[in-house]
Amino acid sequence: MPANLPPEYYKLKHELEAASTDEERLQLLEEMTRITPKHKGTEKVRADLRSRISKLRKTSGKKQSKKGHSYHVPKQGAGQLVLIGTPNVGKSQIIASFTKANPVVSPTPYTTQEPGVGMLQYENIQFQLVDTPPITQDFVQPWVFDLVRNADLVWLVVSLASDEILDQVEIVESRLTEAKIQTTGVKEAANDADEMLEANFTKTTLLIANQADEDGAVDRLEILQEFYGEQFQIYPLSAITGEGLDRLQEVVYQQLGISRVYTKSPAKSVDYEDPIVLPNGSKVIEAAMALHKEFAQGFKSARIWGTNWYDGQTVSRDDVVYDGDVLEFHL
Ligand SMILES: Nc1nc2c(ncn2[C@@H]2O[C@H](COP(=O)(O)OP(=O)(O)OP(=O)(O)O)[C@@H](O)[C@H]2O)c(=O)[nH]1
Ligand SMILES: [Mg+2]
Repeated sequence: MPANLPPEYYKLKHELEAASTDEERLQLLEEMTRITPKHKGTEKVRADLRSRISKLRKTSGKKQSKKGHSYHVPKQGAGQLVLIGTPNVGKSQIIASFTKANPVVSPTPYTTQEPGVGMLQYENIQFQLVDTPPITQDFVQPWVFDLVRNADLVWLVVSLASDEILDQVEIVESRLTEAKIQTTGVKEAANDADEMLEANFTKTTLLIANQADEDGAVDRLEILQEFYGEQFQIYPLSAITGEGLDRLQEVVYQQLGISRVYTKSPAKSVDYEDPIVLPNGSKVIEAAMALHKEFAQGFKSARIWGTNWYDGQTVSRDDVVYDGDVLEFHL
């Protein structure tokens, strides 16, 4: 009986031959297993895949514990931003340049194979940037979508140095659609009702046009605007010169929908270095909770300073706090 393997199988097989780490090999073999139809004709193929997987697992012992190679990156800081895109657009370079993390950056594609994390300082808070392996037409690590689903905001990174810039958006978009994830630009929600219904997840996505320092970037940015300017807000950026970063950070802050409030003790000055970060619309009691759970139960009253209040106005626990407010709790 013929095996009749799907074309994708051969693509993966090809990638397997080129793979340089056991981790990669294991992921590819697992993917090959997943897409191999289960019938008599494929018995031999499946047995072979199984034995190769089990051999690899034995040699890379601890990796076995990463069940199904799913990754979860615990959230840190004021918001988690997941960077996705096709190979070589500069996802890792962004993290290497703007955070203290040192992911491998390289002109060869498929450099990144595991998630990486770096903290991006913005004023007195930090955003968590998460690096991911590339998404291509042929292959994507399925767990990249888990990271996307869990993200507070997605950066779809493309390269202004590449003539394939439109394809770079298209490829990622179609992969996300397959995973039933709908991207939403900042300006307006997606207007394709059918697509919306099918999508389980809607993710606010910024289109990051990286490598803005490269030749031809201005022209390509225009093309990108023309094709995708309605759907996404586009932010030109250079991971090398830093151009575009300030504006992008402000937008991220806005998009995360968060407020910073500060606390002070009576007769002491405010510590503006250490804000409490809360979702917009949070209440006084939630600020107290964030400060200290027991404290939140115990405080009798609070005074507040800010643009919406008289100086030192007394507030109740259910009053909403605003960005920049200063709270003073009384026990
Ligand atoms: N001139 C210029 N080069 C950049 C910029 N960003 C990245 N690069 C270069 O582009 C190449 C690819 O960068 P990476 O950060 O490794 O790309 P990646 O998207 O992480 O690639 P994969 O891990 O394969 O998905 C490297 O040589 C970087 O130095 C940029 O803003 N300007
Ligand atoms: Mg990378």
